[in-house]
Amino acid sequence: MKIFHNTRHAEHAGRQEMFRGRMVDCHEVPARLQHVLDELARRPVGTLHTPAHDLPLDAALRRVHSADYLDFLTNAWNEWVAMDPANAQRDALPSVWPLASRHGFRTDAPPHNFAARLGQYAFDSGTPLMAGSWAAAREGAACALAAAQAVLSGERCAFALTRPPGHHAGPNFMGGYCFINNAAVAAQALRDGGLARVAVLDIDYHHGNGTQTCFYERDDVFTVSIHGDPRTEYPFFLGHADERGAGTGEGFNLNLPLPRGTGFEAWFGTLQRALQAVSDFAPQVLVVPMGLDTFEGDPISGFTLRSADYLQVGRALGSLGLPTVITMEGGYAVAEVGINAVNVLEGLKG
Ligand code: SP5
Ligand code: ZN
Repeated sequence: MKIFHNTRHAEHAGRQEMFRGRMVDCHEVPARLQHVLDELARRPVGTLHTPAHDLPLDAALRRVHSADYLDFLTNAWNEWVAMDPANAQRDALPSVWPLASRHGFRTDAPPHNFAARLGQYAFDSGTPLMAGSWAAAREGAACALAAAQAVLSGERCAFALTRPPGHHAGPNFMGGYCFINNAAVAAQALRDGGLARVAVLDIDYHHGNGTQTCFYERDDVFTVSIHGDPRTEYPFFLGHADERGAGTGEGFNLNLPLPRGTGFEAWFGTLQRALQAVSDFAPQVLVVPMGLDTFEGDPISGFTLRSADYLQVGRALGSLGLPTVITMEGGYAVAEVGINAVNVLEGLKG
């Protein structure tokens, strides 16, 4: 297994996120990735690599994200500081949103004010953007692209070990600690590399709304997500069982929401359902946005998987016998995230 790790991840280290009217310390911290690296040093289930510098990254990003959104991310920090030099000491968070489709606001007259533009592109105020966020997210996408290319070159399994995570980011929006959708970048690169059918199986605690939105009207990328029921769990506004795809994509999205409190037995039964659906789709390759926030000790989530369960999760994923790209998503029980992530990889290796 090739493991592409993001050497620039620590340049993104948000300080605080808005939660129910107050600022709380960020859960998505650099130590998460370091714990995975430390565990990989103890249990080397794969070889560590960094993505080549000459990957066609900008082209790959444009295949998933809109040009205006990528421009926005590229310039965001400079524009934030240009608003007020004191902003250099603060992370950027939105505090005003257009809610265009429902509340009659206009989308044909985009504001120049940067705080307003941030609200145009972000769907929550829990995703701080700072000086190094774009560099870190961009290098993370390079890891995802490199992992996809490794699998296209015959590698059985490749892991993009990166943060910030990606599965909440959509074609033209950020949120849920995500800026660039690494799993979508990998899935699209696999399609563009000649594989006709790609399955994405998202096992993060939270619904992969960004990935779903990227591929919702397509029948060449089958998206499946097992997650906390959006009626009570973040991201709340997408992830219901009746979202099955649209147009050509009808029948090519599967959501398997589970109630908060779900334990391993019921979760694993649902994973079997997901694997059957993936297998019925008959893909050439699998992409797994891997969140470890299904863990019983996760501070912001509500399932109760234990560390040893992740070995079984990996084995079940491996039982499909498909070439597999894994991207690192959530998982906020920082001390255990390394063990849990490497357990999945070890199980998957078989
Ligand atoms: C990739 C991923 O897992 N994103 C998850 C984003 C969740 N954002 C909302 C989390 C709410 C945090 N609650 C803090 C409680 C402090 N006591
Ligand atoms: Zn999550």
